[in-house]
Amino acid sequence: MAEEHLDGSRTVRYGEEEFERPAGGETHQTARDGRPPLTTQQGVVVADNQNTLGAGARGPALLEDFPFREKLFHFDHERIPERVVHARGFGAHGYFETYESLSDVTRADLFQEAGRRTPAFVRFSTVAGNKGSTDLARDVRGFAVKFYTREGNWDLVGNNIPVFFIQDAIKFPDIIHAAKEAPDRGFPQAQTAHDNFWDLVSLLPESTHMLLWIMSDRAIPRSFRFMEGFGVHTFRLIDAQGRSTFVKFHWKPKQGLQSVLWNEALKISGADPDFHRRDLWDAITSGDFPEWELGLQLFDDEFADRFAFDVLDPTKLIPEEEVPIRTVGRLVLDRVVDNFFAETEQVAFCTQNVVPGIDFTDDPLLQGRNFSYLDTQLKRLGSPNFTSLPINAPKCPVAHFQQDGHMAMANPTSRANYEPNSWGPGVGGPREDPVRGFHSAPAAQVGEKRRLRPDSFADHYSQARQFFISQTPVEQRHIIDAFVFELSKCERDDIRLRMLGGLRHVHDDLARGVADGLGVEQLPEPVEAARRPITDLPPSPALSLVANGPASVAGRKVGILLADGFDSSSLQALRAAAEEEGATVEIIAAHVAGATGSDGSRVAAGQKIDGAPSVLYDAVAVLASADGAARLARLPAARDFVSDAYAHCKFIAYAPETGPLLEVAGVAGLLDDGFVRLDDGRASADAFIERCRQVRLWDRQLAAAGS
Ligand code: HDD
Repeated sequence: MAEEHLDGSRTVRYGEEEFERPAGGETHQTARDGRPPLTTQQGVVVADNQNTLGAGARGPALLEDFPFREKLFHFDHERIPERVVHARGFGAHGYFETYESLSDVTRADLFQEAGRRTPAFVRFSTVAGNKGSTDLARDVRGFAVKFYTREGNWDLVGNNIPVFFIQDAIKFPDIIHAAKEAPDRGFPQAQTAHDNFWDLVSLLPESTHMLLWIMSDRAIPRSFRFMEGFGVHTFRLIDAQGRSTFVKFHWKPKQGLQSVLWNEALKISGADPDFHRRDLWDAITSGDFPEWELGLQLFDDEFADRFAFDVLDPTKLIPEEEVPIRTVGRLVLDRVVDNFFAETEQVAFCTQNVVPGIDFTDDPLLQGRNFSYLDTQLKRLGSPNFTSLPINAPKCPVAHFQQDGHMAMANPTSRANYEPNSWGPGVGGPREDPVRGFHSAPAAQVGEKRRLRPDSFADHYSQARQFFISQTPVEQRHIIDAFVFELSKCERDDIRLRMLGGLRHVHDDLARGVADGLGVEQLPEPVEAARRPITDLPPSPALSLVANGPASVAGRKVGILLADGFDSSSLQALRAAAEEEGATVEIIAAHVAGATGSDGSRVAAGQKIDGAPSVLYDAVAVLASADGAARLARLPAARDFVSDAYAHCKFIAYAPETGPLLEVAGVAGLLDDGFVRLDDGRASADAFIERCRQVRLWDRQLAAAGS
């Protein structure tokens, strides 16, 4: 039944329902309340999305119910295999901007001209945990960047740690199996604190350097925005004349470096398992775009020959003090994804994706990776046509003779599908171009076909030692504590002792400290070492997080706990001081409805105290009247808020009336330089924010540890 209007539109009735169909009458333009109609995948408008087709109201379901069967069929197939490693990730779009032409060292198009912007997509990840695990696992973070250059896609598939566990890709399945859940019980999830992991690494001395890094605070970053990234391997840059220069890639966050404490990581995992992804999402959607600068360590054969380690060994880094970093551009992340699955999940990085001007070296780990990534994408994305998915497709012309396969989307439309051919332009398809095309750097190769680990890879401890001595005392303490925590979770004594035997080659303080933490009185003999470690490598200050921390509170989050009667002008002053510095403020109260200030105005809360422990903030403040503070003091979550902030070395601003809360939190008698009393309006708010620039009062932790 239809009623036609003067403008050609119609009101259509099906049973009780009425639909407006615009002039022209296309069903898909038909809308109820201005919304498009719900359809099946075949475009048929669905009449009822609430009830299956049955024989009578209480009768059996009918097989002919195609909208129902199609809906369930598609739902049943929604999941694709998660990544075998780096399953949990979070991506964002942005661009890379070159500062100056690098034509002196590479012909790669993205580096040819100052100011050139190349679109980029970045996916950060944890390695071991499954897709649904927590962001704050102690783990390496993936830092994978896809550059959509004008001459093809370049994937720099790096981590936030500049070295790796193993030297040869043949050990990758072993290290990953040992790190992930045990196959019999399916746990532990997203952690290395278990026998299998420590059993393997204590038998693999080449992992020692990496172990120092993952037991350091690098493995528990405050967020993706505050961590470095590294290409890890030595690569090559090739200039227009075909000359090659070795290169190591570094990403330096403009936001500065910052990590959390292990006890915080444990608590954040409970309070907000999405802490890192939420942080990135919030920063980008609020217009605070994170940036990293790309740095290159460039060196030649002469340096490679005299360097104390093999530049092809991925368990070694080159200290920045030995080969300074040349900063060549910036990466800005300015757009979140529109659809997590389409972009973050379906993005496929492959180390073999290089462009003219960038080439591989013979690093055996890199060579193995070049096989693995393409292989895994086929399993995960189901078809060799994953390169046509919008997130993976190059943004430059693509022309080849590859065809067909599952889900072929870019199909040839002309006759010739082979080359060479004698068909003319247009029909005959593309041709190779020896000038613009990719050339591998020529290299003379001789050698026996054998399975050998080079002698130049045999030193497994010297750089681990260098890393340890480059840390500040508080960072060394954290490394020791992390070893103690993880090894204490091992059930087998012999594994702990073997690990201690390895650590004896690194540093006495480390081995002794870990032994003390484990309650081992007699240190075991050092394990057998292929080579004596070099003990006079100098510290490399660039390796410390604390020494390279932020100089500002910009990009950080201050949590302000309010109770009724708080001084409204103090809140205004605090908020202004924080926001002028580029920090964000979140209000926390006993109820999300918020609290009423001294001027009678109500301030809504972003969080109820039970859901907002202080681990979610970089610094905290408590504002309340005496009555309000007494009420807060009765809430266990409010007590923890303050006592945790103190234990985690955070700066704490407090109104003079909040004494009762400080008292029950156990900190009233411990007021140190980390506390700022808010009794002087804007001046005390400014003093608080100024102190927060240090992010943590590490002396508090050292004092507590009696160091
Ligand atoms: Fe890998 C994923 C980084 C060694 C095999 N790897 C993957 C990702 C990152 C890295 C960041 C996630 C990419 C994404 O977000 O989709 N992997 C590294 C680094 C390594 C490294 C920095 C050492 C320097 N990886 C490595 C080895 C192998 C692999 C030695 C195998 C021989 N990696 C893979 C993989 C993954 C992967 C199985 C799983 C999912 C994927 O590739 O797309 O191919």
